Amino acid sequence: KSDHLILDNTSFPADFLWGTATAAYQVEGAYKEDGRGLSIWDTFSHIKGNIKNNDTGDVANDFYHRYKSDIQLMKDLNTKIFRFSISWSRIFPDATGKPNQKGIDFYNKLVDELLANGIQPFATLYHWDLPQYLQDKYKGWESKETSKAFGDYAAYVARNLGDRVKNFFTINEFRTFIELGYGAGVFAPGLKLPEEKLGQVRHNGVLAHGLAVQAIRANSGADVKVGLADNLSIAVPVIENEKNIKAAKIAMREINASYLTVILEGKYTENYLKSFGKNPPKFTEEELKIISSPLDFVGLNVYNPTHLIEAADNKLGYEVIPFAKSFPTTTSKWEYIAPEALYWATKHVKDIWNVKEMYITENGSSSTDERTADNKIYDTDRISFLRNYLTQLQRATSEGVPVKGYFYWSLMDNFEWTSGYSITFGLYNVDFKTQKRFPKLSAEYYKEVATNNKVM
Ligand code: PNW
Repeated sequence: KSDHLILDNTSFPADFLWGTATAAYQVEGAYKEDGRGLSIWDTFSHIKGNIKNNDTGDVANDFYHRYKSDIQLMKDLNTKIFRFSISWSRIFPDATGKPNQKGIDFYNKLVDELLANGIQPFATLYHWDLPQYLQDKYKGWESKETSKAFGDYAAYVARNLGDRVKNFFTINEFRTFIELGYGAGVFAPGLKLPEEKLGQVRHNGVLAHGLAVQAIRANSGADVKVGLADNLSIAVPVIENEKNIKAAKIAMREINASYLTVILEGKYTENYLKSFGKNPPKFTEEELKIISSPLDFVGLNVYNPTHLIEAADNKLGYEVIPFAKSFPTTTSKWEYIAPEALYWATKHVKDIWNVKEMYITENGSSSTDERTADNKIYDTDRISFLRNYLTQLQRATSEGVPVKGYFYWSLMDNFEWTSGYSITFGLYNVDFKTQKRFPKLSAEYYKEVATNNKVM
């Protein structure tokens, strides 16, 4: 189609949106203020040995008090969209189920300030900070009661913010908080459940997503859009020939069976269900309908490929090729630097599921970020990372893959989960003693990209 035809290899579609992202527990701090209840991340980070240097999110970036000046940073970048998450336990602090007015007031103020500065708010409802009482009462995501509670919370948020927030993401990264929190035990709540219980946790997670989609639709106007922010597993054809591309597509459905595939298709793949033997997750047809409620867009968090794929003459039709030991990573050891992941993630999602609207809800690089004596940060590796990844995103949009916008992770350095403050993804460096923010060289780079709407 001619409106997608772009004749150079740097420009993005005219209406493309550029922004940045954060999450509540990683930036807000003020963990006991204005009636906020505790979340599983408060509990987890307060246990010695769980987090690098025993860091916590008690204060974090103090975004709760500094959001106005941080919005000026977004403006300085010339960004027009901002993705933040809402702290569930600020709004429903305890088991009484009574909302805390001061909790929602914070988000009212944040949203109003964003809009006053010409920045569209995109709100994520769940970025891993489950209210502690739900973990205690129901074992958290092990129970469908938590999925239902999430639906009620979504309804409340939609009623209160839906007049101004026109874009919602239900859940951020099922795979990370479920596999690492309930499987490997290295994220909150620190559980190591056996596979059959994990299958149920995954199901309860996608069910919560579906209930929230329905709750948002029932409690806001027709102009409110809803999707999710999924860190899908990404199958990259190791050599980009036709048979490997076909094999990678087959792999995509299987490696995403427990999350994106069931959400977009309304059923689990046969292979996935078989993998549980005699103990598959318990679910109903009705639940599958809820889980696959139609979405307005799909958000993708893309950092690295998870599977390198080659076509094979076996039952599956593909083979997974190992990453070379010398495969380059950022300072996050899981973050393989492979820009083509951004192309293939979006291209596969369009081709397999015919998705009509996508956002890159996260992409970014962690770097060493040394600050010079005069407070300059020459994060040239991040600039190179961005140039290469954005080139692959441009490749996708120029072929008509319907990506509408991009959120850099993250606006500023923040509480990087078990790595505490030792791993940094920001465009702004933060001195956590003084709470001063310093633009990195990549902030300058990203401003150029956002201003010119092209890879620079
Ligand atoms: C995502 N891993 O997390 C999250 O959505 C952000 O909150 C986070 O800060 C960002 O990516 C950077 O890490 C991940 O260990 C955390 O594979 C850990 C992993 C993946 C994603």
